[in-house]
Amino acid sequence: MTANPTPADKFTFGLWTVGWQAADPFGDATRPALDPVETVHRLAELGAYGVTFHDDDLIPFGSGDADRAKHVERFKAALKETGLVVPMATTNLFKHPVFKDGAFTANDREVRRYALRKVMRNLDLAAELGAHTYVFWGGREGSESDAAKDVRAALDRYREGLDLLAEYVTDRGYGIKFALEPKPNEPRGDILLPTIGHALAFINSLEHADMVGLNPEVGHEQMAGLNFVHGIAQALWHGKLFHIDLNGQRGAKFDQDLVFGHGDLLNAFFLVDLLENGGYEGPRHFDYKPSRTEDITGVWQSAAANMRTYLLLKERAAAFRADPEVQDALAVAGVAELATPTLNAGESYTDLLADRSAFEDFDPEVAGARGKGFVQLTQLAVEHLLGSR
Ligand code: GLT
Ligand code: MN
Ligand code: MN
Repeated sequence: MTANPTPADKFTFGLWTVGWQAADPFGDATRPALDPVETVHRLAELGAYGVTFHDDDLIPFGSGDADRAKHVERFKAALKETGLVVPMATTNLFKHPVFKDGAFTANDREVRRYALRKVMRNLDLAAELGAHTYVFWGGREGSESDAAKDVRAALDRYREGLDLLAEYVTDRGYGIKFALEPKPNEPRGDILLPTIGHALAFINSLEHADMVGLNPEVGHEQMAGLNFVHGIAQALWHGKLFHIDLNGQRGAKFDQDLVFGHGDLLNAFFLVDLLENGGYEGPRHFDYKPSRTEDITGVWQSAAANMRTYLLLKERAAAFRADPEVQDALAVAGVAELATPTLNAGESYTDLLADRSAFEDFDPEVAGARGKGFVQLTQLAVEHLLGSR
């Protein structure tokens, strides 16, 4: 059994995840606040590698300079004691009423200028704590009304903000890269950059596109009805998977932020297979919320569950790849054949036009009648996932 996490597994958690007090739009908090220092210690005991934070998770909004320094010092001491690292940080640009119409894309220009300053301030702290990735989740960048938001102007302002912040990070020599986190809706009726695909296209328009990538979240793509594994594969293909938010979601509904694997488990299996074999070397970051039903014991059980499920899926995926029957089924399905270019080296379209075997002598009926064996291959994956092989 390899399901006991160690820092080498690179598991990280946001302070806001285990720290969620479980207030929702219909009910009050069911748990007391967690001290970030305690969170660091508990996560370290559970075998995590690091912790991430929003500015306001660590330093309550509106704190004065002296209090701010105290919060940072205590946190730093806890990191030093436990060896936990801070690979990523982010900004809370969604909680305070000032951000009700967005931050970088608020119609109100003063709010946009304030948002940029709030990010710059936390970028300084992120750099001080050694973070190399900075996440931008634009939960309030969007609208409920198509009359009230000029989306093209909003995208201009989004770009302006990110270009400015990229310049700031470069000038200060922080060595931090940006990771945009798409989400289709909630809390706004419609959020800008709703999916991996929208965000990838937007990144191409940025002045410092090379230092901007993605932080996709399992549940957010699934809220849009999309296949997360496909999205991650495309992000990797573009060299843009800078970070990842792992959790669980059951279908297209509100953002559930369940424990990783407590949603679409088969997709989670193929996701772990892809992350482990697809060249992703960043943190395995859990962005989940311990369900509102849980007490503090349940909070730490759920944190452990995320890591344990990931490791079990990793073990199951490795067994799947090593199984000779799977290898035969992969061959029958022609999975590796897709890596062969469609034209030979040096072959032109003129050569293709001259190749009678490609068209005149090709029998589409025979090719169309050939079974692919994809279902059998999938069944083998299911059986490995169920531990029956
Ligand atoms: C918020 C959101 C998450 C984002 C966090 C980063 S905050 O909890 O629901 O998906 O990753 O800002
Ligand atoms: Mn979410
Ligand atoms: Mn997230």
